[in-house]
Amino acid sequence: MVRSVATTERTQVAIVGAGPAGLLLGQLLHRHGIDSVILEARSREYVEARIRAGVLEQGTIEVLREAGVGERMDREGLAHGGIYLNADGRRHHIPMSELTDGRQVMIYGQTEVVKDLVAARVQADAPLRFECKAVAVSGLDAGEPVVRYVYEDGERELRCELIAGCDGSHGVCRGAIPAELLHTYEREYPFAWLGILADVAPSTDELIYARHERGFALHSMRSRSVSRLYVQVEPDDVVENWSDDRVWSELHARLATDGWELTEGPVTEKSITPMRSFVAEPMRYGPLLLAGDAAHIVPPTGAKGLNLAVADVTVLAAALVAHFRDDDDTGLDTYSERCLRRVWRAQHFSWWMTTMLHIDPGATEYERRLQDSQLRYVCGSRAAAASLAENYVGLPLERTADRAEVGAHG
Ligand code: FAS
Ligand code: PHB
Repeated sequence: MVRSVATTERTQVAIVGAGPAGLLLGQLLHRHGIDSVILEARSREYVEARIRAGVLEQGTIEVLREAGVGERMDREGLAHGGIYLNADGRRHHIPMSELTDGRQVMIYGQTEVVKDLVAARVQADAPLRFECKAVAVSGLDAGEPVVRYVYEDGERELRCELIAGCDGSHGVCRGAIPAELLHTYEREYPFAWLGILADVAPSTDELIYARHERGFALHSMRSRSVSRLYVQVEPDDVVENWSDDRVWSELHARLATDGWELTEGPVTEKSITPMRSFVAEPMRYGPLLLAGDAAHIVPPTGAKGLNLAVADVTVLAAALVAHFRDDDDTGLDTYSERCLRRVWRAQHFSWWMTTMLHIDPGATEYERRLQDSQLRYVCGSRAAAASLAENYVGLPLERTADRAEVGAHG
């Protein structure tokens, strides 16, 4: 896809980053005839192979279908209407679809979503430049936004009207917002997740989240023949400390339930993911708009990271279409407030699921009793289960902008 490019070129929207946020935004803009150039630091192979999320919310499923990239997801994805919670060695089913008027989630790996979006971009013959790392964002106050990036052995400039910072938690775009205007909120957790992919059919029909005195465990999946499983580990642990046998032994212990067996299989991937909560406000500075992990990070317990990125760009795409087609900036002017409402709801839910299900080595006995009580309440109360369910399957996306909101939150 990378062709020789001029040292300076112009587009309507410069998109930095080809993760789910940048690729989906490019697809949505293209379908509305808005030109964009996507710059991605890594190779296509790297981006498509990066093992990350696995659960798509109801809203994400709908957006991918509307964007014209849902066909393989509908064919190969696994629709789930519930999850299991293991507490005190007993398994409790949370019938999420029953509790949310039929909303559900789809098990379909982020790698597959990314492949589908890259294929759509290539099919559209729209600019998607791999191994092009943005090194500076400038001109935000002068009304002449420019993204400077490294391409092969030289530097080039991409001039544009608007910049979408979709470059994840370690990108350059967030840093272009003046420090005195940027407010960040953060929480570290005293544990991490070690995840494996295994070539073995899942031992369960729906995901199992387990709290055990030895630590949290999760049985997820990628297909009917590939399992995805996680165990809580120390925050500074390394995969070298975890042989396949040790991982399986902990999974057997932590997921154990009477009358149920976990089937092992060949481990094909093993990695450790840190657990962090992070929000940067605002998500807009003039012509620069942040979306996805560039603006926020959640611990993966609530399966929200990828879905928040999709929600952001759904709002952003509508705002950009109104800007370019109708000369209406209500969407851009309310973008940050509207996205942050959903972001903070997902932040709270992800923190709540994480603290309810993990063993915090620094917790007091009183805090452990609170945790026991919270988990028993969710397993025993239809109202409490319904609250978990509506957050897990995803609250309806806010798609319209209201002029009255402009500046409403200061
Ligand atoms: P991404 O980080 O996916 O994409 C940003 C892109 O920008 C990357 O391709 C990067 O190479 C590129 N980039 C960065 N700097 C650049 C520059 N200067 N110039 C050009 N390009 C640049 N979420 C879940 O819901 N469930 C999970 O189980 C889960 N597991 C995760 C495991 C790991 C190890 C990580 C890091 C995240 C995980 N997440 C999970 C969250 C993850 O899915 C993110 O929420 C999701 O990738 C967000 O998508 P983007 O915002 O597009 O950011
Ligand atoms: C996954 O399948 O990778 C997965 C599922 C649910 C989570 C986190 C990760 O909460």
